[in-house]
Amino acid sequence: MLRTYAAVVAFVVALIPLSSAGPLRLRAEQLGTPRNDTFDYVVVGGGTAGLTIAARLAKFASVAVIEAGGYYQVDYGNASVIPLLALTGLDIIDPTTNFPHRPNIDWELVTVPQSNAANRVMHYAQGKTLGGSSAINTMSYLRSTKSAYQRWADLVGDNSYTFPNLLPYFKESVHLTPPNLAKRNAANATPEYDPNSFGNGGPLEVSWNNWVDPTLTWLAACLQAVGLAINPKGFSSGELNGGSWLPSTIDPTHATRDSAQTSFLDDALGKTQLRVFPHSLATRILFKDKKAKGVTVSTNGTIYSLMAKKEVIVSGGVFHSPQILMVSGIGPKATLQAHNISVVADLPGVGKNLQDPVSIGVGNFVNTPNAQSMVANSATQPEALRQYREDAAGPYSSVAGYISYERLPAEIRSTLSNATREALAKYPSDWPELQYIVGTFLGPNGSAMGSISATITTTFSRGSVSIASADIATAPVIDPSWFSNPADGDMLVAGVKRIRQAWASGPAQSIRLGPEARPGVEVDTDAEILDYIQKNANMIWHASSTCAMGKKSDKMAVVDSKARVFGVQGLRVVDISIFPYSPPGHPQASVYMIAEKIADDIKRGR
Ligand SMILES: Cc1cc2nc3c(=O)[nH]c(=O)nc-3n(C[C@H](O)[C@H](O)[C@H](O)COP(=O)(O)OP(=O)(O)OC[C@H]3O[C@@H](n4cnc5c(N)ncnc54)[C@H](O)[C@@H]3O)c2cc1C
Ligand SMILES: *[C@@H]1O[C@H](CO)[C@@H](O)[C@H](O)[C@H]1NC(C)=O
Ligand SMILES: *[C@@H]1O[C@H](CO)[C@@H](O)[C@H](O)[C@H]1NC(C)=O
Ligand SMILES: *[C@@H]1O[C@H](CO)[C@@H](O)[C@H](O)[C@H]1NC(C)=O
Ligand SMILES: *[C@@H]1O[C@H](CO)[C@@H](O)[C@H](O)[C@H]1NC(C)=O
Ligand SMILES: *[C@@H]1O[C@H](CO)[C@@H](O)[C@H](O)[C@H]1NC(C)=O
Ligand SMILES: CC(=O)N[C@H]1CO[C@H](CO)[C@@H](O)[C@@H]1O
Repeated sequence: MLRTYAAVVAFVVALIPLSSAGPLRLRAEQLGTPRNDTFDYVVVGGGTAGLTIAARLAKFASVAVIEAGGYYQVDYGNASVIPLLALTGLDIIDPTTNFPHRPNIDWELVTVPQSNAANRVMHYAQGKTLGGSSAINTMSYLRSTKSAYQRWADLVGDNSYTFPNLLPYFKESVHLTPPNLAKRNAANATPEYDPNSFGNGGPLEVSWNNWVDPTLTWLAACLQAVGLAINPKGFSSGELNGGSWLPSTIDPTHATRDSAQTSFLDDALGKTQLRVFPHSLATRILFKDKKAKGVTVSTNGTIYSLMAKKEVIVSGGVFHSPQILMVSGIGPKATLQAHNISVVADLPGVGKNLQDPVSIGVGNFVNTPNAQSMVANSATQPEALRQYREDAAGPYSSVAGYISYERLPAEIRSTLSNATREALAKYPSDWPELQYIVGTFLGPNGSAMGSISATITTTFSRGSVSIASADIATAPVIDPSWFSNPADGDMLVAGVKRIRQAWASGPAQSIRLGPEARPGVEVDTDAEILDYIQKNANMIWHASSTCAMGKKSDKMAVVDSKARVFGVQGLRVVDISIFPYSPPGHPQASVYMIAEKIADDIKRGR
C-alpha cells in the first residue's frame, strides 16, 4: 500500500500550489545567527506548542526558537502538504521497524519490545521539522469533554482548566471556515456543529474537507445504525458522544495542510522580531544555582549558548521534553546519577506517566469507491487531479473526517471483567469509553476497503521515557507499556465486538464484499480477539503526560498549573507532555490551547 503511494506521490509532484506555501525560506533577519546571544525568552522546539507560544510571546518580547528540523515542505514535499497523502503518502508513519529512514523529518524513534503486545518493537513517528508533529499528523480538529477538563482542573488544583474557562484560548488559535456544501456535495455528510465554540481571529485554519469519501458516508451510516447518532453540537463544544463529521486543520482555499509553521510561525514572521534557529539541536539547559539561564545549542557543528533574560521554555514534545530535562539535571535522581549528570532538581515524575491510547481496526472489502481507489485508477485519477488543481476539491483535498464516541451499551459492558468495569466506574457520566474512526484503504489490485477502528479513550496502562545517555543526541528510551493494565486489552476486545455489530448492520450489507478481511472470521473467542489485538494494535500517535502537571503536594508532578517546573526557576515546559493525563478526543486542539494559555499567563506576569 505504501509503495503504491510512493508512485502516487511521485505523480502528484506538480500538485502543490506552491504559492500557498509561503516563501519556505527564512529571510536573513528572521534567521537566528549561530553565535552566543541573549533573548528575553528561549523556546526549545519549534513544534506545535513551541511555535505557538513563541509567536505569542514575540508580540511583546524578544524570542528565539530552536528547532532540530527545517521546512517539511522542502524536506518531505507533497506528502506532508496534500491532505489525502497524510493518510497513506506519509511513509514515515509506518509503525514497524521496517519504517523508511528520513532523518530530515522524523526522529526515527523506536520503543523497547512490548512484552504484552507480542514483544513488538514499534517505530513511533514524531515530526522533526518546523511545525513538529502538526506537520505530519492527520489534521483532525476536536477537543475533549467538559468533565475531562474539570478532572484536569481538579487534579492540578486550578479552576482556570474548566472547559468554560479554557474556551477563550481554544477560540484564540482558530480561524474557522464553515463547510463548503457545494464542494462536499454529500447531503448525508452535512456537518453539524456549534459556531459559538469557535473564534475567527486566530492564525490556524480549521475547515471541513472539500470532498467527502463515498465509502465514509456508508461507514458512518453503519455506526449510526447501531445507535451512535450524529451529535448536533459536533466535537468542539465539550461533548464527545455519538458521531460527527469533523473539521481538520486544512487551509480550505488551497486544500493544503495548516501546521503550526504555516499558521503561527508565518504570521509572526511578518509582524514580530521572532528569531528562528532551524537545523539546530538544543543540547542542554544552563542553570545558575537553580535558575534556568539559557540553552546550549549545536548548529551544524557550531556550539553556542542562547541566554534567556526572562525564561527558558521547553516544547520538545512527549518524548524529548523529559529527555531535555533529564540531560540538564532535572529528573529522577537515580537515573541522573547513573549517567553522571549533576542533579539540579530531583523530580521523580520526569518521564513517568506516559499514556499512549491504542487502537485496533476491523476491515472489509467494499463495493463503493474511496479516495485512494479513485486516485489509483487511471480512469478517475485525471479528474481528481483537475479538481484539486482548479478547485482545491476532490479526493486529494480530503482526509478522514468522521469519528464516533460512546459509552458501552449494557450488553457489551457485561462482557468486560469486573476489574475493568470498576476502573471505568471511576470516570464521570459524560466520559466516552471508546472511540471509533472510520477509514478507507486501497486493497490488492486496486480494490477498495473500509475500516472501522476502536481506540481506547481512557489509557489505563502507564509507560515511561528515560535516557540511555547524558548526550541529547542519543535517542530516549521509550516504553509505552501497552496492555500492562489488562483493562486496555479488555476494552479493545469489546470494541472489536461492537464494530462487528456495525459491520453486520443494514447499511453494511449494501457495501460489504466477502467474509471479514481483518481480523477474519476465524478470530472469534475473546481470547482469540485479545491475541489478535496484542499482535496488531497500533498507536494513534497521541502519547502524552511525561512531564505531568499537578499540585505541589504531588511528588510525581513535574510542572505546576502555570507550566513552571518544580524545584527550579525560570523554566517552563509547554507541550503535550504536561497534560496530566491523556484526555478523550484528539490532542492537537488542546496543544494549541495550552500554548495560548501559558503565553497569556506569562504576558500577565503569572
Ligand atoms: C502521525 C500522527 C497523526 C496524528 N494525528 C492527529 C490528529 O489527527 N489530530 C490531533 O489532534 N492530533 C494528532 N496527532 C497528535 C498531535 O499532532 C500531537 O499530539 C501534537 O502535534 C504534539 O505537539 P507538541 O508541541 O507536544 O510536540 P511536537 O509538535 O512534536 O513538537 C516538538 C518539537 O520539538 C523539536 N525538538 C525536540 N527536541 C529538540 C531538541 N533537542 N532541539 C531542537 N528541537 C527539538 C521537534 O523537532 C519538534 O519540532 C497526530 C500525531 C502524529 C505523529
Ligand atoms: C552545514 O555545513 C556544511 C559545511 O559547511 C554546509 O555545506 C551545510 O549546508 C550546512 N548545513 C546547514 C543545515 O547549515
Ligand atoms: C560561545 O561562548 C563559549 C564560551 O565563551 C565559547 O567557547 C564558544 O566558542 C562561543 N561560541 C561561538 C559560536 O562563538
Ligand atoms: C561516571 O563516572 C564514573 C567515575 O568517573 C565512571 O567510572 C563511570 O563510567 C561514569 N559513568 C557514565 C555513564 O559515564
Ligand atoms: C463480579 O462482580 C459480581 C457482582 O458485581 C460478582 O457477583 C462476581 O462474583 C464478580 N466476579 C468475579 C470474578 O469477581
Ligand atoms: C491481483 O491480480 C493478479 C493478476 O490478475 C492475480 O494474480 C492476483 O491473485 C491478484 N491478487 C489479489 C490479492 O487478488
Ligand atoms: C515526496 C515527494 O515526492 N516530493 C516531491 C513533491 O514535489 C516537489 C516539487 O514540487 C518535488 O521536488 C518532490 O520530490
